[in-house]
Amino acid sequence: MSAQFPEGFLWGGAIAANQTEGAYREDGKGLTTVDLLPTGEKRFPFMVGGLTSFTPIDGEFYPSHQAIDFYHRYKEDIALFAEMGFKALRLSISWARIFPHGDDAEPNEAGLQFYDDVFDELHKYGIEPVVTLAHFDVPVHLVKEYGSWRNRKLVNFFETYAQTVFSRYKNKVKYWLTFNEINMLLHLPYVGAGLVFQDGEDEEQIKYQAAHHQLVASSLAVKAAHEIIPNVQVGCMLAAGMTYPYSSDPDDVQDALDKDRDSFFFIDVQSRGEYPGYAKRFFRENNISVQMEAGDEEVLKAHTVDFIGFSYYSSRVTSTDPEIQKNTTSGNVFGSIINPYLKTSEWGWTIDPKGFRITANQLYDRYQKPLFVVENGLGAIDQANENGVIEDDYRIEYLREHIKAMREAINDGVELLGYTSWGPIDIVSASTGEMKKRYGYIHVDRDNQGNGSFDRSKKKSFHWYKQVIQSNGENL
Ligand code: BGP
Repeated sequence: MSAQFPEGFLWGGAIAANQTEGAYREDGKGLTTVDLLPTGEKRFPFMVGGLTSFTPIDGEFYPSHQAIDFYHRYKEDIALFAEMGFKALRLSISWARIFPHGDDAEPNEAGLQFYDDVFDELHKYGIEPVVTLAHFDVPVHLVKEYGSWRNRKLVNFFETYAQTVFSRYKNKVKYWLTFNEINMLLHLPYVGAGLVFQDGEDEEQIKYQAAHHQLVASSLAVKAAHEIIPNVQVGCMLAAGMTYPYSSDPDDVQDALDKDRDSFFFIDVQSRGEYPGYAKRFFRENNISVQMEAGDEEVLKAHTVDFIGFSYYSSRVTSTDPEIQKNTTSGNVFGSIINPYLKTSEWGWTIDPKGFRITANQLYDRYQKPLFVVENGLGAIDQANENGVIEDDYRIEYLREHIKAMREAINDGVELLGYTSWGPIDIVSASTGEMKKRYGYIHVDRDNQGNGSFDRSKKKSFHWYKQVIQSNGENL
């Protein structure tokens, strides 16, 4: 008898403000870091800290400026999510809608009202909001004026932002996530923490100091949430995916462990409440000196998260053999080596449903706290058939196999709160800034350059996922 998904399992989907809302300067919203990211080959250098201008350049196309116009179409989109039977919708608040400059004395009422309206619309259909405080968008003013998260002042600005939204939405939101994919800071420092580097700077030192500031800010947000919102659940959020050693050579095994610890470091601190020994060794051996303030260690220890949120797209492979290292997959920021036993997506992301079960067990064994899958999905190029319908059987296959793997993890005893698949509606890709990398059960008529009617239409997977939810994961 295969395991059942628990009653009350939070089936749904996940989106992010900067990839969905658009209206990038509307109703008082300030510029965010993602509003300065173009598409194409100029995007990546900026994502790793090489930004050259703090204002949008005339004539350049910025995909977040309009995204898919959720800001004006959220009622229609939420009605479609409700038609699929969503129990939860993961979404993020754009910090710069609430505090346009990040350090404003007062919040922007129009921004607060927008999310009030969105949460009310969700509750109209019985859909639970799961809200991310920071999903890759830092107010640009904080970057220009303070250097973003490299500056300790960001901790106070973030705490004020968190306290403001917790107080405003305390009767509407009980599931919160602090920093989206907090480990991404090491790989895409501008995306994860708004870091812009000058020539000759010690980037590793700056990244880990910024990480410390985010970790303290995350703990202070957990503290504030528990003081303000009764029965609140606050999670951290990790870009997860186990690293496999390419061979049984112990050097490969150690390398795989080290690679996973790059990510676990952040969650160890947020879930166990202290810096692990391997991180301290890494700092010693790499001449990194994280400056802590009095009380930081006590805050980290006292205010750990209630659950572990994570994204899973694929597993990774590592090798210490320079020859093998030449077979690195494209497209994935973790630089995985091609796994000869598995296929990849059109963007080179390994497709490994069994790895999903392995990763969920790895996380649950390590933290012994409830897990929440807040991102999983297949980015693909969709083609409509002669009737104009997208028969995305490839996406159904990917999701079916990953949901089966999740069920196996539950059978293993892993406690899973829910599953919000990434991009239930086609939205802007974070890594490419393109629309052609589509994840949705719902198609949006918008191309890479922002052209189209923005009309929504149902793909084949829309009807499939609806009956998956209706059967609580029985009918796959
Ligand atoms: C994660 C982000 C999401 C989403 C996802 C898919 O890193 O948390 O914002 O974008 O990746 O990646 P992409 O959109 O690049 O295909």
